[in-house]
Amino acid sequence: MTNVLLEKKGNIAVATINRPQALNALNSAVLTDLDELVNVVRADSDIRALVITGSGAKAFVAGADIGEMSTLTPAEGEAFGKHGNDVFRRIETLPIPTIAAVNGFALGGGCELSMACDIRICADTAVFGQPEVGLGITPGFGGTQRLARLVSPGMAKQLIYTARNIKADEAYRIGLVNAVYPAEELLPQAEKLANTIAANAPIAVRACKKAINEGLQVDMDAAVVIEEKLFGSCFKTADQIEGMGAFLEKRKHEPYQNK
Ligand code: CO8
Repeated sequence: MTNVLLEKKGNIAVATINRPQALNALNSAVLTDLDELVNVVRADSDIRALVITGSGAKAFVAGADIGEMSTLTPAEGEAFGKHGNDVFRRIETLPIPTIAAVNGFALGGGCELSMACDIRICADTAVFGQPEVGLGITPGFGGTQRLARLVSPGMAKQLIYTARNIKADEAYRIGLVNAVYPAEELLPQAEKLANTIAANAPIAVRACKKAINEGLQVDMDAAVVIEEKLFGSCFKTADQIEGMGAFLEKRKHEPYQNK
């Protein structure tokens, strides 16, 4: 992978979209590397949380590659949208938690990539937006769906219909990001958050992600059944036995083993 760099740091990993000369815009090659990133992370049971960020000081991802898209036919446009949607859905359904550390422009496909992650935090220099209607297209990598689910439908519609960019403080106010940090603190804070998650019992953390994501797709009666099954699946794991045993013995639990 040359367009996405992966660095493992203990039980977490940091993936960096690496096409700074085009502000990390998503062309087919970047999408293919993101797909490979999912394969690598899925295969490595040591990685318990993943941070995704962009290279350079200016952009997280400045969108899908406009040059590559400009000459597409309707069928090719649909296929390009499917490529992005398939990859982003694979990121969204990674078993481990994902954190988008948005270090600058997150426009179009960049905003959409951040929304495929579980948690978004950003630098005070970040800019979010779905500028597509200003280019004659709709959001195509899940933006119409995920933005409407993450903020209110009315706010999502206003941002998408107007193609207006918003700064970090407004992204925080509408609930698109969980926290805003000075730019130089963003990655350390993202890694700190990832390490906090990674220190908890990994089987339980993964079960929580699955329960929340799958539960949101169904009605409450079905949702609580999803939770019950995942709750049950944690019992008799080594980490559940150690975690509860440590509490009862009034001691700190041993590091969780992911077993
Ligand atoms: N695609 C391709 N190249 C890009 C993109 C992009 N999205 N964004 C920036 N670049 C390139 C520029 O062309 C430029 O290249 P070069 O140096 O060779 O001229 C380089 O990156 C640096 O960019 P700028 O000189 O423009 O930098 P500025 O600081 O002046 O401006 C901006 C930064 C404001 C971020 C500006 O680059 C910009 O507006 N970029 C485009 C943002 C945008 O509209 N993104 C949305 C694209 S549409 C989309 O993402 C749809 C997703 C779904 C697709 C579904 C397909 C079916």
